[in-house]
Amino acid sequence: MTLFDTSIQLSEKIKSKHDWTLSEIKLLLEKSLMDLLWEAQIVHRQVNPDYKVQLASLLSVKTGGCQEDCAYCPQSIHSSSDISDIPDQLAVSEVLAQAKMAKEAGAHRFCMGWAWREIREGEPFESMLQMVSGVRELGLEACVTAGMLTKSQATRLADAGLTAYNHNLDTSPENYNKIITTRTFEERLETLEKVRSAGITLCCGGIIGMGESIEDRASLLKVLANMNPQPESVPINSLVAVEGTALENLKSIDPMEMVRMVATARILMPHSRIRLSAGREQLGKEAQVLCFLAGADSIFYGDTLLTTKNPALEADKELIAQAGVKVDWSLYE
Ligand code: SAM
Ligand code: DTB
Ligand code: SF4
Repeated sequence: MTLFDTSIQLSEKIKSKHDWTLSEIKLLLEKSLMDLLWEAQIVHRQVNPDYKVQLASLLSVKTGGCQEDCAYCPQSIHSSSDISDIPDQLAVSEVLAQAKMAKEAGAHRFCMGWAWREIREGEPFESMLQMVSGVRELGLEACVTAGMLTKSQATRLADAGLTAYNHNLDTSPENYNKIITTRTFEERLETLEKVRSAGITLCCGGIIGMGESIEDRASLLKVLANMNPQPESVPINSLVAVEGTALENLKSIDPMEMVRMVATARILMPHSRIRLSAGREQLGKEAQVLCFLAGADSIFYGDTLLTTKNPALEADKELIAQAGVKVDWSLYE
């Protein structure tokens, strides 16, 4: 028996609000953990009474050699990581073969990444469109992350059937220049607007553990939550400090920081998918279970993220079973 027998009616009552203030959000982030978890639980149980979790698999289609100077990113030419510039992107057939494998392993969404400042016209873009339609034909949701784009590129991606475009704000507007100098926060918002106008859903979140303050975290969440509509997916990453990047020496955050961020995101964005993203390797099982409890309803599923490690499939199957969250495997039977 579920705690809330009237969950369906209750979920209809939960409305997203878009006038959150910084101090309201900071109060949530700093609340006693027990109170914060309880508040997040009340929201989460109403909108997702079965604790359903979406599995998203990631593939780096074009790796390395990116001109942008994102301080966290091993794919930037400004980093001295071992990720080299692989000039050619993967072939359409190879990407679709990987998507098929991801589907067979149980993924719902297939996310494809390009280490680009912006989408390039011509052959690479034509192939991207074929990848998107091919992934959709497999019965998977398709997501692309490839930097900035034009209105007509957004329209063509929508026509190819793209479900979501991932473009993260990464950090607060106030902290942004400390992390990225080669493009502005404003440009990020403009790209998101073009994606939204083309009718593609937004996947937009950020990273914690880059030396930001609690105010910065609250400020990032404020921009996301006050969007109307709110992004359909919100990836919460914790920094994977990769050797050779500007942030290589930063220590991993305390796992409870991630739990707090997820719980607050759930309260602010009740109907969004809150995706527990990069950094799960460092989190530990208990903190991940707390994140599910607090409102995470998606994970990246597969042994690698783009260039770094993610928990192994078997470990995630065990985590899902132990946590008692539900994956809709029936889709694939
Ligand atoms: N180039 C595109 C862009 O920046 O929008 C797409 C790829 S980029 C790698 C996608 C996202 O991955 C970034 O916005 C960032 O949030 C996340 N990311 C990259 N490196 C990371 C790291 N070391 N730790 C945590 N998140 C990371
Ligand atoms: C997101 O927010 N996180 C994913 C996905 N969107 C594209 C990427 C995480 C990348 C972590 C570092 C790496 O593997 O290169
Ligand atoms: Fe390039 Fe994206 Fe990495 Fe920034 S996060 S350096 S834009 S690949």
